[in-house]
Amino acid sequence: MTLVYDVAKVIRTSVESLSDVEILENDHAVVKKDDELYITNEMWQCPKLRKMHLEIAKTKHLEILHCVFFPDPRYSLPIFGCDVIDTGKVVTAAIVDVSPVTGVNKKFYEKIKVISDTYNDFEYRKLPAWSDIFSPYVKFMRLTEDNERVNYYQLIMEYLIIYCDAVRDADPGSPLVTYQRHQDQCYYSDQQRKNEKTMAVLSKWYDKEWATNYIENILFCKPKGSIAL
Ligand code: BLA
Repeated sequence: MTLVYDVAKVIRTSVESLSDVEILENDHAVVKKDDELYITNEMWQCPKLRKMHLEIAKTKHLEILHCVFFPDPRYSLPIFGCDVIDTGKVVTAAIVDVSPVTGVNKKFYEKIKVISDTYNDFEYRKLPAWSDIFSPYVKFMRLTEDNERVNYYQLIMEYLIIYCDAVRDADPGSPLVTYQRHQDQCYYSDQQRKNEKTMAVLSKWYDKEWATNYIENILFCKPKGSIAL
């Protein structure tokens, strides 16, 4: 088993730990391009998370995992996200964050800080310019050794345990903060869409229109509808 599939299992286990989870049907459940590219998209929702998304993409040279949990903006929950880019020999990018939105309580980040401090022995990479969406506890690394892979795996597992506890505890907020969190999610997706490396990979197999649609609707969608205040 490789890191991508191990991390995918942790994510599915976290989804299963939540109540009233439903599968979200999506029209990109399997995307294939000859023998060159194989992508699967799994999506779920539950009362407090509008979309939990796990994507695994496999090419001859890369295994990619992308995951985002987008909350229902009524709840003061951060956005969970992770991305793994594995060439087989080295994991060139291993990222995880619980990205802030308006009103996430301090206690949540106090717990995250403890985990962040525990798993700190990594070869860190410099974050790109659009990364102002991330929390101070974002981890962006290159992994070469097996023990680094295990530490990254455990880090994700422990962030997700705290995240899922917060989901269970969350109560709805006022319409004003809901509106702000709706805007925060739009900003999160706008910034993520600036990652030229996502487009670069997809453009190898698809035209720009397909790739843009995929990035904007499957990977980094925005919450639907307008919010009445
Ligand atoms: C980087 N994202 C990357 C890279 C690739 C992708 C190829 C470059 C790897 C490297 O620099 O070593 C590509 N990710 C994809 C593709 C898909 C995908 C093609 O999921 C889907 C088919 N990216 C996310 C999420 C986060 C994220 C959820 O999808 C964070 C929570 C971050 N990816 C992220 C960051 C970089 C990255 C910060 C580094 C960008 C840079 O260095 O400029």
